[in-house]
Amino acid sequence: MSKVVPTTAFEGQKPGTSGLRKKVTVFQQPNYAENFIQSIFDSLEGFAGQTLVIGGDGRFYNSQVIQTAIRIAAANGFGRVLVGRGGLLSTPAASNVIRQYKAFGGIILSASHNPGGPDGDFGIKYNISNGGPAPEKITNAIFEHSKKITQYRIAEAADIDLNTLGKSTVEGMAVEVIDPVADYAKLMQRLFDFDAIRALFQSGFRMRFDAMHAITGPYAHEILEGILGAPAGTVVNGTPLPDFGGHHPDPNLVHAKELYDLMMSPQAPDLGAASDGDGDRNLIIGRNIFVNPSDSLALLAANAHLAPGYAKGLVGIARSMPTSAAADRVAQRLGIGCYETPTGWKFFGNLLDADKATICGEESAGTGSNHVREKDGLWAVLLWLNILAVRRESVETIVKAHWASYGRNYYSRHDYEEVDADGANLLMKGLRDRFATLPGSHGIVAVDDFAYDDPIDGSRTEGQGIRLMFGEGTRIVFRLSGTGTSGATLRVYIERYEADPAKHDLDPQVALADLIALADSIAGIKQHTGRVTPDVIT
Ligand code: VG1
Ligand code: CO
Repeated sequence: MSKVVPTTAFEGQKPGTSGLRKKVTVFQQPNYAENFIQSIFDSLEGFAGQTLVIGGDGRFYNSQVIQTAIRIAAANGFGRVLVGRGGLLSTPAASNVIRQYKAFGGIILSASHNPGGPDGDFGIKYNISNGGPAPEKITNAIFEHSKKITQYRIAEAADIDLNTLGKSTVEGMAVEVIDPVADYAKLMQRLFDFDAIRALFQSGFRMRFDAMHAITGPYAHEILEGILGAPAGTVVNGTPLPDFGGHHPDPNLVHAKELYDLMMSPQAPDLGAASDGDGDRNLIIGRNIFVNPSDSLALLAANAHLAPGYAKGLVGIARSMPTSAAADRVAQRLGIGCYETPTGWKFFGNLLDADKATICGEESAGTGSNHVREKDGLWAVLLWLNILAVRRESVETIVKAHWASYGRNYYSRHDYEEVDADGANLLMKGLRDRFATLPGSHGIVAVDDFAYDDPIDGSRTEGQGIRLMFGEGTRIVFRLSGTGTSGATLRVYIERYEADPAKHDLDPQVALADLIALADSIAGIKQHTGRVTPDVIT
């Protein structure tokens, strides 16, 4: 029997860059998750009898909300739910399952790179039938429904055993517990030359993959060590834990510092890689060289034809606005389309569906392709491996040859995390108020607040980041994060193009030092945030 439960609306159930993210303690309030899930269904039409995919990154509270989501889906009339064993599905694997089984959509329980555990973060995201994050039209509708919700429908049923593969029913709705890795591994096998990668490992090539106690552990174990024959121990921190072992599952140079230090040491293997909480990000470090994610996007695009799945070439490349223009230079040389979107994977979906872009990427360690509709951490690692297996050169040689050929986009992102929200808003307002006077000063040629007109559906998205443009590939971008759960996080993106190979060997912090100082003096970062240095430098 399902029942209708009266409820009252919660404030602030507005999805951000990637779903609704809040502290676990916020989600634990009675009816909080129920309200949001019902608001998702209230925003959708035509799902009666259809399939819904549910899975999460295994963080604390995942197993409770999965059961809740199954019961609400049953009471709302879905015909079938596919759920990963143990309630687990990486974000790209969930995207694949939605597409492969022609599901109506999916609910992904994740707060991605945010910390987990009882005092950490939780999140819920809805993906549509193409496998990608719901576009803003839907996320806005969900928010509107969440503000006026008065009841939700939920089945009164026992918990589903999520640890055993197989079928059961909840009030007439079929529930299938599926292997979270199998379909995804098959997809990777179709895209990449697994024989070549296997031969690479056989030749003595060594890598370390840090799964950060998050969702990619089972995927990396099976694909890298299982199918591809990488030596046991290649994957470290490979068991997903509800609190990620107390760490921040964010594959950056601060939270994956151990990996970075190893790669800079004499004991370094040939390749270091890591992924985040939900498996959609990738960190790539060669021996002696960190590969900036913007450069990685450009390199993957330039070399993708070496992998069977992309042998026919790319139709286009899309990148988020703050991502460096390194990929644009590749698109230009290939004579293919190049698109600049707001931050967040939801903006790539239309371009991928319309076959305007094959590879997409973000500076935040997110790269992916038209194989799913999410960024995909392990995919990026496998594409790198495929390229290394064909070229048989070191990561450092490949990166430096790329710069010599295309020029180098010196690039860095400075994050000021959990700063006072009023101060951060004042900083952004202070910049906006000076739009008329900034051009002409400090070498600035133009300023704007990035807006995007989607070329496929015509929708417009405004206020996506303030750009100070200095001409010739030099710019500073200011943006407030849409994934944090307390205070505000200010991101400052700094970029300068350098064509001369004789000048390609600088530390980006040195090469960009003047712009970094200018960013502070123009925006008043210290004054508005009270911070002297960023928390994270990428
Ligand atoms: C950040 C990144 C963005 C990414 C988003 C979700 O958003 O900058 O590029 O798409 O996280 O990634 P924001 O609004 O905090 O800058 V994930 O791996 O957290 O789902
Ligand atoms: Co993520």
